[in-house]
Amino acid sequence: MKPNRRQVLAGAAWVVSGFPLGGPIVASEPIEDRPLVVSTWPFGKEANDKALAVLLAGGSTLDAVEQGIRVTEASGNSSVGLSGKPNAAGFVQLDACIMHGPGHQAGAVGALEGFAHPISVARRVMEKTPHVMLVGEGARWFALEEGFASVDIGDHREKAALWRSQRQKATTDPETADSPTTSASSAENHDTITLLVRGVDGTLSGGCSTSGLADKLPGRVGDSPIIGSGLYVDNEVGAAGATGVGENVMRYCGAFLIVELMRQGMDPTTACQTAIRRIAAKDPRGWDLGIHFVALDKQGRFGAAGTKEFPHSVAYPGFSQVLTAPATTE
Ligand code: SD4
Repeated sequence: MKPNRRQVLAGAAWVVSGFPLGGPIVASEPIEDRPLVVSTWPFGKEANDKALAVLLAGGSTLDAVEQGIRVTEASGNSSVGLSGKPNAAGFVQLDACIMHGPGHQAGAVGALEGFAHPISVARRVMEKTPHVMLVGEGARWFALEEGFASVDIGDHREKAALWRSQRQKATTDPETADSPTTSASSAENHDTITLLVRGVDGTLSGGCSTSGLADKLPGRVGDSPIIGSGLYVDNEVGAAGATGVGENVMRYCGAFLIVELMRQGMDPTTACQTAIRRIAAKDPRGWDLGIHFVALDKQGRFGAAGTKEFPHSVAYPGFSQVLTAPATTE
């Protein structure tokens, strides 16, 4: 049975039955013996299904995160992978990070050009270097050294000229003057995949991959690859991740904040909502922040919240759906 509209809108309170192990599942109640995958946006469903399949086949939570996110990176998504949004100079620079609860390990890449799977490069940074983050040319050099295949993304100057002329047209044509690419906070301007995994034994991992906001300055790195902002995993507590306007997340260490709120006893939905309220109360932009969070906890609960209605994807054995969190308000 699908949760009905009232149940979905109630956020943490909805109930789903039909789990193959029997009995109704109350999402806000701890369910300690199930694997769980939560990700941002409806396109996360396909990534979740892959991640869950990896888990059920005996793969690690880290494998599940990487393989799930690779699905989105390869899907032609307009904000993830090489098909993502070009920056203000017309070329795609990718950000990604991965975090593994055991050992509190993390790896990240920022402003990486010409690689199809930044999540895999981020994992390699975590596993093969003493560092957490590599950016730009250094990240590219490392990826090549590690044998990742590079993709020719063409001549920057040529692409920049084309992009500038398209932007010029978009901003002068009344039909397209409000094009998402001209507005950093418009809903269509962003769509990062952030994917969180809880293994059946409570092991937690997470990852994040994005082209970042359209029209960003070359070299701009958003929240997504920043540990504690776009993603945070604490194996004793839970995991959280973000999507939306990175500048409005990274000034508040959004994902870290949510995990710390869960540590204090909040369930994932309440923690996501509380973080949004706290940021909106402090930020000069008020509620016009364009930020959304997903979270899960050690006990197997999950939740999400956004400044606008926020579709996100949830999967566990016998269940894989897109749910909608209502906009968080004062
Ligand atoms: C960024 N947070 O670069 C990313 C964009 C995003 O959904 O999440 N889009 O700011």
